[in-house]
Amino acid sequence: MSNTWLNSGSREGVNTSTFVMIKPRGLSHWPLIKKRIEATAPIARTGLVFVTRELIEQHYAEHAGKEWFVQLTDYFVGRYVLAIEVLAAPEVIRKIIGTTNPQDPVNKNTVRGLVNSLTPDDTTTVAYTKGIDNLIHGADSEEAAKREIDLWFNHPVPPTPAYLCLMNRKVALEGDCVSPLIGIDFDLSNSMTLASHITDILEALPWNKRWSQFGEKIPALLVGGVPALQIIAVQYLTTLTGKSFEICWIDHTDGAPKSVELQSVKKRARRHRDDL
Ligand code: IDP
Ligand code: MG
Repeated sequence: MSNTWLNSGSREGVNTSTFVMIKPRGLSHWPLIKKRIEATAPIARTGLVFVTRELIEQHYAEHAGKEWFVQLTDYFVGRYVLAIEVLAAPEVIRKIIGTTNPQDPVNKNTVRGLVNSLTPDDTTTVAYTKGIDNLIHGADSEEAAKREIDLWFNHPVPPTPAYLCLMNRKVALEGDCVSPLIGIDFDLSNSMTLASHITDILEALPWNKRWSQFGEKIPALLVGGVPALQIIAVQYLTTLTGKSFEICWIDHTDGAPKSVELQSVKKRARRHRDDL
């Protein structure tokens, strides 16, 4: 399992790497963005990171003092982003990312240009993205790439949470709970895309290795909401780690997590599938 996140693409002839970050809204479009990146260069590793104020302020330190700095950093705090190391020179990846403003005419075929086709008709691109979430960030030089890889990948991983929440809606639960799927609009119409989207995100969780290699305490999985997400996520994590997880639902009468059988989760997923 240890290298499941390693892209099998060739590293031959590549002696540099760059840093890419999928911004919160870009996470909903990760399958599409991933395809674009992999068509250009192999992905070496990914890590899902919960953004703190300190982290994002360090990342965008060069913009401290700009009038939009606070708006920019506020947007990220408390959300998840996907940190990525790509085996290519920074300028190669900047080229496919495009320029800062997604509406720039030169962005027709770039990753940032996707904003224009992905934005609902009833909102303007600027209102929707607030000029800030242009889906993706790419380091702009080798020095920046080194600094950003170090910043986003080499910080201590916090202790394994007690609960891993697999819902994509906010759940009111006191204590030690992480929700890596929160806020992501999964495409439920294609089960293969859905499965690879969910597994990509869960694979990038910083604790995975510890559960499977070091036998560290594993979290209870909190499920509910969209059954298709739950079942794919539970099955994926069970396969990945070779461990069985305690599965919990939130009991709305008292707001507390209650254990349930995997079997009843499967039943619910089956009902959901039959309803479609
Ligand atoms: P880059 O991401 O294309 O390198 P930078 O100028 O380094 O662009 O700005 C960093 C990020 O800050 C941009 O990707 C964008 O999300 C945001 N940003 C840039 N200019 C503005 C602005 O004028 N208003 C609000 N946000 C901005
Ligand atoms: Mg920049």
